[in-house]
Amino acid sequence: MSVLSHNMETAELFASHLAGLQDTMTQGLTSVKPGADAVLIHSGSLHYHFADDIAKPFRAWGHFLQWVPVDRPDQFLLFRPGQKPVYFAVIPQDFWHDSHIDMPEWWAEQFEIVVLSSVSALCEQLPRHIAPQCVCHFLGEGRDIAESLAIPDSQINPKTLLDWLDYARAYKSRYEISRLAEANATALAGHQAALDMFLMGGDEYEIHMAYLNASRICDDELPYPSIVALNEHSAILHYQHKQRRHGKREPDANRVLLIDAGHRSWGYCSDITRTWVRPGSHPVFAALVKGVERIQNQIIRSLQTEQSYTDHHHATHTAVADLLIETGIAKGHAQDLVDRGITYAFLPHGLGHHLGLQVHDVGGKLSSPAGQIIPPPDQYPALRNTRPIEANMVFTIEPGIYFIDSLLNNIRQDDRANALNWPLVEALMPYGGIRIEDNIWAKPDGKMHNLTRRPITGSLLFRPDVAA
Ligand SMILES: [Mn+2]
Repeated sequence: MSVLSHNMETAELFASHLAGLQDTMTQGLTSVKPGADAVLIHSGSLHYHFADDIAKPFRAWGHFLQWVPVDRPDQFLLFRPGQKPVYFAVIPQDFWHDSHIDMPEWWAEQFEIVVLSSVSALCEQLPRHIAPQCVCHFLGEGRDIAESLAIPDSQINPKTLLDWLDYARAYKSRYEISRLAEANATALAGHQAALDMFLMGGDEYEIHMAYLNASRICDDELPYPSIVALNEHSAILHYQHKQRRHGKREPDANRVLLIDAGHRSWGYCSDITRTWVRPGSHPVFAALVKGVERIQNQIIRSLQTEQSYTDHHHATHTAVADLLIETGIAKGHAQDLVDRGITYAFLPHGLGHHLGLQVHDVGGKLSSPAGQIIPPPDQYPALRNTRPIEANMVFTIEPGIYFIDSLLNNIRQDDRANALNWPLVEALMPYGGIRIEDNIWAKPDGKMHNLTRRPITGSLLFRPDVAA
């Protein structure tokens, strides 16, 4: 496909995405009191470390980024029903930094763009776009900015409107699906390089760097800090270090690699976990890795729209119980192991979460646009997605099994102790844990598309070199 036709398709997808956002916002405004004629959305501000002049890495707020794909602080979007949206691009005179904002036609043509040299210039500009009697709501973190614009407190971040928008964000447009697909495709090169470095005996630092290098991404650009965990570290759910070894590489020292690493495409995230075992490792652990992969496959194949995601979470625990029995780690009946919280000790996190502009995307527990919440089951408080599966949702499926000292000790110390084969559990502790995670798109026809295993290529896939 030529660059020209690719950009035309991108522009069409984005135009239709933006039309959908305008409909959603127009409907959402009927929920706010005292009515609204306009909404100003703020991307967010830079924040500094305490008593320091170094800023924390910036990330634009999802509800801004969904409109304007510019991941920069202090940018503004003005929405007025029925009118072309206005993008206030704040580009300060700043010779310390590169202040240029790239505005490719495929999205820029959807906006009236007003370039300002400072946030305070917005005070003069806003009245030119909205009449004095106009009721303007403000969304975003910049409460002080809203106050400087004389927007009353009751019109700053009204909960009813935010709930409405969070709820709607779960339904991805075709444009958003293509971005999520691209974030998956670009992450895969990194995962392959990480596996190669693991087998070569690289340490966590080298594996991490191999991932970044192959997927051409910087640490600060990642959707979340990658988890690169060797051996026992893979049982630490949010392991945050990148351990460095001294001396030569030691292939035999690498028994297991759990790598949870994603990518971003114009703000949209992927979230992918793989677990690799060195050949010749403990056969039961190798069987567990295969087993978790099989469980993940079975769940994905059984997904259908209109089903409860929570039911799949419960089904995962039953499957984990079966696997623990099959591998000789646990004794008894599967349902009993689930009911007594024994599978919870091996799998304390949820089956997955919504995915979008945030890696744990908003709205995963909302049952209606009015803000009602579906709480997770009492015994699984960490489950982040309790919403029924519907067309155009994108979520992760990430079962796991971990040997976590503190949780297993709880079992060892009470009347559940005889349900587990402790010598085998002890033998498996040095292998840490397993998680396998893919990103799933529930298609409008009710079928599931695994964006991680079946990368979308061809006309729907944005290549960064072309799209930019
Ligand atoms: Mn995840």
